[in-house]
Amino acid sequence: MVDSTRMSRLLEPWRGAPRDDVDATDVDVHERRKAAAGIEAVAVSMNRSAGQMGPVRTLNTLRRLNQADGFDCMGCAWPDPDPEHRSFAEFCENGAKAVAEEATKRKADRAFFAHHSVAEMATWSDFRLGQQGRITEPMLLREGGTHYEPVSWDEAIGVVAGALQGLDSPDEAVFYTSGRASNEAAYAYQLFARAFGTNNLPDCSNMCHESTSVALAEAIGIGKGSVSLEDLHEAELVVIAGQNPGTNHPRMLSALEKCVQGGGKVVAVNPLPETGLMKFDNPQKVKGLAGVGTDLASLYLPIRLGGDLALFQALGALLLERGAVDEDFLARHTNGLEEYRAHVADLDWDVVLRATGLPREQIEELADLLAASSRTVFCWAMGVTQHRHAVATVKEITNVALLQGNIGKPGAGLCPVRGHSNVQGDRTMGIWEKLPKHYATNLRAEFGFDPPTERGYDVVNTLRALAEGKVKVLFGLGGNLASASPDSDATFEALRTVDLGVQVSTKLNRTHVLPGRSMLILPCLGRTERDIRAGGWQGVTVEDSMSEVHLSVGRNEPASEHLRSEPWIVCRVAEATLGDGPEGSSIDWAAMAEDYTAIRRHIANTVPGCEAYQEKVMRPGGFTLPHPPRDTRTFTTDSGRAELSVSPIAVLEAPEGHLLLQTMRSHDQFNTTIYGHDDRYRGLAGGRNVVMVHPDDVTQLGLTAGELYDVVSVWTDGSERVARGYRVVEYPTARGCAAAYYPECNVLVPLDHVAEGSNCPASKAVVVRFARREGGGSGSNGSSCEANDDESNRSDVEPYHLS
Ligand SMILES: Nc1nc2c(c(=O)[nH]1)N[C@H]1C(S)=C(S)[C@@H](COP(=O)(O)OP(=O)(O)OC[C@H]3O[C@@H](n4cnc5c(=O)[nH]c(N)nc54)[C@H](O)[C@@H]3O)O[C@H]1N2
Ligand SMILES: Nc1nc2c(c(=O)[nH]1)N[C@H]1C(S)=C(S)[C@@H](COP(=O)(O)OP(=O)(O)OC[C@H]3O[C@@H](n4cnc5c(=O)[nH]c(N)nc54)[C@H](O)[C@@H]3O)O[C@H]1N2
Ligand code: SF4
Ligand SMILES: [Mo]
Repeated sequence: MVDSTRMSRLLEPWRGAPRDDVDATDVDVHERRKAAAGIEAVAVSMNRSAGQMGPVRTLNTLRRLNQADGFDCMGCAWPDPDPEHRSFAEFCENGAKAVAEEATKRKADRAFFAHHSVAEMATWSDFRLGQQGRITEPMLLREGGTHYEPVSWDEAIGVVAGALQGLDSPDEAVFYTSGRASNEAAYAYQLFARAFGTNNLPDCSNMCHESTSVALAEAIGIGKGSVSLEDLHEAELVVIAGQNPGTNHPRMLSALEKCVQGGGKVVAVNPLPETGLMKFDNPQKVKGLAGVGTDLASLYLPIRLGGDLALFQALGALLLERGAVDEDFLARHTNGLEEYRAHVADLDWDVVLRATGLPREQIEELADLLAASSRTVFCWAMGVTQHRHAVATVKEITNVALLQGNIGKPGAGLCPVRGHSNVQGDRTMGIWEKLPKHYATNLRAEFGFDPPTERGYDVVNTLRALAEGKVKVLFGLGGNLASASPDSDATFEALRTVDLGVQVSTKLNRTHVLPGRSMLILPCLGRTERDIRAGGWQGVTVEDSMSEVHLSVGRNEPASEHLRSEPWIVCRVAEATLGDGPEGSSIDWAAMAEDYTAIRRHIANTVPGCEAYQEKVMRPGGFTLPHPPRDTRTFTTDSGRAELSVSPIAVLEAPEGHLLLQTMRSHDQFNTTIYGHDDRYRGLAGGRNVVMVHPDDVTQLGLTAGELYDVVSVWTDGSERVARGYRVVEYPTARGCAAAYYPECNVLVPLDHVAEGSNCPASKAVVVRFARREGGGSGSNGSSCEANDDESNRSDVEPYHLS
């Protein structure tokens, strides 16, 4: 039952609800939740939605969320069930919050911008910036100006076109994308960048699942996951490593519940005992309302940060030792078995135990479960991809899947769970700093120009180029590069080197208040909003984490009559910059801007797997893109076989007196958009300047729980970075590890601390020490990077050892 104190809290004005300003260090510690979702989640989503949208708009908007004739949730990339199996409320608490953030009635209009200077807004927290509401018209910060001023669309587009035309080389422009952009917007955008002459197309994926894409392309020939929702329902075993679905992909818990109810088992591999992984109260069922819930994880492995490579290698060794492998699959479909067998025969268990921090029995127990399962799904997210050895780790997970033939059969497969709702689609559409040969050929055939062949900048290389003054125009299709990037202090400075920043945005964020010489905000429609052009009522398409592509149509009255859609903005800017396109080509920008079926026709002609695109996306529920390993066990690697790989085990060890810190999400944010200050499942509320440390480490490091510290990260070149004023709380994380929130702690992540092979910032293992704050006073949200001259203060050791 929901107890009375819990119930009365639900009826109070919501404690963690957005206040205008908070003391980020003012953190209350409560009991951790035992189960995810349930009635409390329903109450929070309704409360937040009604607070931002009012009751009528809330009802009208949420009833169309994730329905076949409605709009796609702009939260995460978790797929929807078949249209016949959807319920009335096919969304989660965090989906409702994402919708409320967009469909809010709050406005940041011209009066707002006239009132607040950019310098003033730069002192605000990410939370406060985001809470100002929707931007209502194009706003320009002119060179030397102190305030953004409203401009017409014609003037705005002219400013961008003029700046781009004035560049010495197309490579002085960078076109960033955040994974919420629709397929239509993304397709037009990459076409624009390439017709303009550059492959500088960094995207949020470079900071997210890039390690997955690189590893899977090499191992199985395609950088995407191989499962459907049904596979999860039918699996005998689901292993979830480095992911917090209760917060970040909440409806995944419904799929896991179905799996468990059908007799399947779930294993959680995570330094933190994340609530959703343990128990789930399905709010769609009466049982859930009574608060009973389903026990999800039958085994929980509290692994050390970065220990997954060692864990999966040990599992592979144990499966081979026990003969629990699919010999037939291995012989028919894989390469490299003998090298792999020889490598793991030498496995050093001491190293495995040091790297994972797990007792051998727990690893054996998971090996038993794997051996007994004929259908296993492997899920992972940022806890795996944001490490220096992330690419090798994804390959090691793939090795274990391949050993048992867990790919290309029902109830089994690889399931990297994507973040942004359309990040996978954007890559399918060609948002990538690399341009594959076949795609270049298709673009040439369709539009008649030669796309650039050199590799462009990814995110980390964009930041390096910015710091060197090589970027003059930085265009952002959504997102918040300033806050999302590592090494905040250096990033903030680097962003100021551009001549013109252009942001297509719905709401204000840090990137808008760190302008270069000039900055332009182009306000766009969101997914919930009606988009009517000359060609009629427009819809857009998106691809989820399981390669399903479908239509999304908004119906709400737009937040302002001056908003334009992302495809329209991109096509109009492209037209103004390029006319018909480069020499010899002819690109129908105006037609594409007014009717997105024109864009979908080009998608059909150029993007593999998208033939007859328009017809297929018009079907209720859309269609599934081809995936050769999943569909026919065909592996499109160079050898035509899946590649088993051999990697040395990485042991991450922080020097004495230091811990490994991961930077992750609270339950009350979407990436850099902070919804509120209640990390409910973890029982931490009120502020975000908090660092979670194991009680024994608190003692061993001589820290005092509840006190304020500066968190100092140390790096190989001797530099130190500081996040000021963080409250240490005792929390059951793996020993030697700590956890704090992104994006505040991005200041601690050195730019060069990246995954080998994918260049993804290694945000999940930064070596830190703690410095007591003098006087124990409250810290600030600001942070700073310092070259610390005090030798005695500096750690002489390598930040961590890869052995
Ligand atoms: N509500 C909400 N939903 C979201 C987002 C959001 O911010 N809010 N963001 C979206 C995006 S873009 C993404 S990419 C996804 C992110 O989804 P997640 O990957 O779940 O995001 P994180 O909060 O970074 O959590 C990482 C998880 O991995 C664990 N972990 C960290 N390091 C390790 C490790 O070395 N090994 C193992 N085994 N575990 C580790 C952490 O304890 C944590 O549980 O969520 C998407 N969905
Ligand atoms: N330390 C650390 N750093 C990380 C991570 C981490 O775990 N730790 N995670 C990384 C990951 S996984 C990711 S994906 C990146 C996220 O990087 P980004 O995708 O760049 O960041 P978001 O916070 O998702 O972007 C939010 C902004 O998008 C804009 N926006 C919202 N909706 C729309 C829309 O419909 N259209 C347009 N045009 N704009 C819109 C709003 O202005 C909002 O402020 O951060 C990465 N950075
Ligand atoms: S699980 Fe993800 S896509 Fe589904 S409703 Fe929740 S936030 Fe939206
Ligand atoms: Mo992400």
